[in-house]
Parts: sequence; C-alpha cells; structure tokens
Amino acid sequence: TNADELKRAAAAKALGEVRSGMRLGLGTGSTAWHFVDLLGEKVRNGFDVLCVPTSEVTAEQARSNGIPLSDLDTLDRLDLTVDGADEIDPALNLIKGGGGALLREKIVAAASAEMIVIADASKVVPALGRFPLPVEVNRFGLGATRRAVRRVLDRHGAQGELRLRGEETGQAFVTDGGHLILDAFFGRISQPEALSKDLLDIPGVVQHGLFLGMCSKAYIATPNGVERLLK
Ligand code: DER
Repeated sequence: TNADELKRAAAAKALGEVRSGMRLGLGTGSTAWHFVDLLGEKVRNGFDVLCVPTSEVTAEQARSNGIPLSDLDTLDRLDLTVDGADEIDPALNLIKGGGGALLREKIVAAASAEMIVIADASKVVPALGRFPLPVEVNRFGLGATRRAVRRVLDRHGAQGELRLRGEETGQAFVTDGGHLILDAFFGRISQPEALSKDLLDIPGVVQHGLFLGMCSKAYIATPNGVERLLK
C-alpha cells in the first residue's frame, strides 16, 4: 500500500461516521482530499449533507463533486469536521497549517461538535514540534510582529529559525484570508498551551497551527490497517 492508498483508507473510515442529514466541515490537504472525494460519491447516491469548506481549494473540489455547500453565517454549528494534520501527539493535540488553511480550519473545527483527524502513521509523534509551527500574521506591521514572535520563540526554547512562507521563492504565500504565514522551527514544543497563549497575545498574530483539545478521534492508516485513536 502506498501513501495515497493509506490516506484514502483513513478517509474511508471517517466517512463511516457520517450520517445523512449531517452538517460537516470539510478539511484541506491531500488526506482530506480523499474524504471529500469519497463523500462526493455518497452525495451522488442520494446522501443528504450540508458542508462548510475550510479553503477555496476544498470549496472548488466540493462543488465539482456536487456536494452542497453552506457557510458559518448561515449555519452556526456543525456536527462533524473531518481534516488532516501535520502532527498528532498522544493527547490528539495537533499541528496543522502545512497547507496554509489553518485559520479557516480552526474556525470550522471550533464550530463543530466533533473533530475527526485522518492521517497516515507518519503524522503520529511523541511530542509536537518537529514539524515547523505555522503562525498566521497580518501583513500590517510585519517586521514588528516577526520580532515579537521571535521573542516568544526564544522564551519557549525554539531551536530554529522563523521563516516567512514563500520567501525563498521571492513571492510570499498569501492565505485565503489575505494574511502571511511565519513558520517557526522548534524541534520540540514543551508547553503548547503557554506557547499558544503567548503567540495569540501578539496583536499582529491572527492564529497559529496548534489545535489543542479540539480533536477527539483520529483514524491513522498503517500498512496493517487503519487504527482508531481516542482522546
Ligand atoms: O494544512 C493543513 O492543516 C492540512 O490539513 C495538513 O495538516 C495535512 O495535510 P496532508 O493531509 O496533505 O498531509
């Protein structure tokens, strides 16, 4: 089984939790892509769902699959969000944002009664922080914000650098929300809750990729089958 088949197997398990009539949040990334693809097949066979996408990319994929879309102005609560993750620790705390959709993903997950993460086994880690932590920042005052984030990283023992996503290509990445992303290379995050608070206290920081206490179930695909992790 190759990585893509593993992702699809995890997505299929999450789809098994979806009931007709549900209001769903649709995640972003290569694993969530399979969930949306499989959901499309069920919709075409008469499955009745109403979905809120976590990115323009997912919205486009959902539309092309005939999946009915709504938004969080119309709906205030969703039953379930299914999304991927860059890292998953034993408490099911996550790092997300590798695909740049973390703000809408967190807004949608927070509006959902339950969040299920789907991933291949490479995402399961003993502690968060080997994957760089995405920090979504407002363009205005970027220099001041970047220096403030650097000070927080130093206080929290970050081992590595703070990179503006896309800088290496000469073209900064811009999120669906019109913001920029700083990727913080930690190595290991020892106090995620304190780090989350310190980052969100910086005025120019919009949000970050630590999803703490939000995920209650994960389907992890391994070559020997899909494992279910519960918080
Ligand atoms: O950017 C994101 O938050 C994605 O969900 C990411 O965390 C997982 O993407 P992948 O399924 O392509 O690895």
